[in-house]
Amino acid sequence: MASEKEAALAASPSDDSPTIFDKIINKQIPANIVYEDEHVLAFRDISPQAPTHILVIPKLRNGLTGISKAEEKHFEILGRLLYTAKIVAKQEGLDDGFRLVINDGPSGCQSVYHLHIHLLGGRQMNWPPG
Ligand code: DGP
Repeated sequence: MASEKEAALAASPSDDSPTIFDKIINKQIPANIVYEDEHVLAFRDISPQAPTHILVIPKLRNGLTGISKAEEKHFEILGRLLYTAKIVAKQEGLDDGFRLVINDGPSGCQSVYHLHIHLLGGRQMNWPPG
């Protein structure tokens, strides 16, 4: 399997076509879903980088291939995503702390062009990140 960096460099930032996350949203492929409402889905990352590693995504991408594409029309969903990450962190028992990450573009190591927040926890994080 390609490393996250290789996958990110192979991904196409200008690609507006459906991603693997659409298949997860539409339940065409399985995922370990930990939270779902009308607007937001959260599921465990297939390649966990921490004991808890969850992706929080908008069900409707609406042009949000990445955070760098955010516009004023996205204010509400961006708030929902952050708030949901906090709810899921609580649900997962991450009371001692956690990390939220948004990778953007090739240099940011983004490999899936459907906005997602990584929720990482369950171990001591380091700084700076790699
Ligand atoms: P990023 O590199 O920030 O674009 O993160 C994409 C994440 O998506 C990466 O950590 C692995 C995860 N991922 C990719 N494909 C799948 C999948 O089919 N299922 C799940 N659960 N996660 C996936």
